[in-house]
Amino acid sequence: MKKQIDINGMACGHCKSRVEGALSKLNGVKSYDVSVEDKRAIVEYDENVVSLEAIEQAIEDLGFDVAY
Ligand SMILES: [Cu+2]
Repeated sequence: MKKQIDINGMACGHCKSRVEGALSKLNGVKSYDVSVEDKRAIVEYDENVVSLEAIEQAIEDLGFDVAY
């Protein structure tokens, strides 16, 4: 499954690295492309292992705002 997650609050490469770090730690996430300019992450994941909600929560736990 591949989904775009819209994220508010990312301002620089450091923010991008933090989001990438959180995604890299999640079991079931296969690949991701985070763009500060486009304010989004495109995440490919195995929905049998991890839910979209869990991925969104991990991003929100960093202090960013996920737009639903
Ligand atoms: Cu930043």
